[in-house]
Amino acid sequence: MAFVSGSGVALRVGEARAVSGACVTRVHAAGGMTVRSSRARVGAGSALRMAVAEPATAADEGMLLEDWLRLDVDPALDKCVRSIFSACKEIAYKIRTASCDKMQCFNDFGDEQLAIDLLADKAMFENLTASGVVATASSEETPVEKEITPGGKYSVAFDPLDGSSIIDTNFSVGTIFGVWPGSKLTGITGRGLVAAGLAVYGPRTTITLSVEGKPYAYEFLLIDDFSGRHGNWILTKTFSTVTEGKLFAPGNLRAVNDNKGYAALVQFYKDNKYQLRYTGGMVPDVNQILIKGKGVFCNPESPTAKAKLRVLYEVAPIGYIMEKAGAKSSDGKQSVLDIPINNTEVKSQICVGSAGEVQRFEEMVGVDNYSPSY
Ligand code: FDP
Repeated sequence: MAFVSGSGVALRVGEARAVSGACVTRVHAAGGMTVRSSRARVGAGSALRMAVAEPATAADEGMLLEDWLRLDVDPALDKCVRSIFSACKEIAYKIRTASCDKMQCFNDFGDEQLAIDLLADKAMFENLTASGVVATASSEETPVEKEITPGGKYSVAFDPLDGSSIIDTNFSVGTIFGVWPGSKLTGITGRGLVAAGLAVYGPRTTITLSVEGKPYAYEFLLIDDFSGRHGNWILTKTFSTVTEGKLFAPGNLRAVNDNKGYAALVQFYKDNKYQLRYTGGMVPDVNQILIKGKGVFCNPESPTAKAKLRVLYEVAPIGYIMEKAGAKSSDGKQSVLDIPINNTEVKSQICVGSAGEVQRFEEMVGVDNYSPSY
């Protein structure tokens, strides 16, 4: 199959180099698609259609994950992050090929048939172990501080499959992860995070990543070869600002019954003709704010509808990504990055989105009906 460069030079998948004037760009065959490993810019769509032999620019879009991480990220953190991306690749494949009944979705793991959330948990632990740099890991499925590699430089907390109650409906689901330095995942706050990510298993598989050494949040797209272990991640978007706009995702809506502030906030959204965009999966419901560059997601509590989102596995990593992307986060009075994580079970309210919307949440909902679990 031939690809045509911007200058009319014909290239074939598998060719080592594309040459355009003075600019030389490496071209890789990735699952039948062409991606670049230089700093040259290739839009996701164009990467599927052609190798555009334009001069390299400072923009990083189109780069392979491995090349992008190598530029500014600590080598051990790079290993840790790449191991998580490998796990997410496997999880994406297992989800796509799962069989579901009314209760659960299943797939094979070696000789076993496992519920998909347990399988995702295993894939994460296996890949983190293989990285050799992870001291401790903890997951929503295995909520203890589990020693992985003695002397490892980082620790990882993750929700292997967020949105498990909507997986049977074929809605988008996700994986959330946060990486802290050292070997402790308690006695910390989100301020200590050095990386966090949201994998979205939808029609496309993407991971939104923030990592120490890079200023913003970034989307990587899996250019798949439809197997569990192969395929490349390429950088497709940079998220650096979230502006004001009328889009809302109201989690835990049952709390409006005995949280007057939340009831008034939802009424405000309705009166002001906000667009409702809510799936019931926190990963896509939050990630859409970055993609659209506007909006708000919230999940407040009330005396009878308590907060269920865990700070270690969900709230803190999401706060880190959103704040790196230019959004705000709040538990009703402070950034979610300041919530003390005394144990793995700490839960909290959360609101993330544009500065104005998060401020409105603090003013109208605040903490009057919230009893922190720390
Ligand atoms: P799920 O229980 O399906 O895993 O974090 C858990 C979560 O999904 C979030 O993704 C979602 O925002 C929230 O729960 C939805 O909770 P309710 O179904 O209780 O409204």
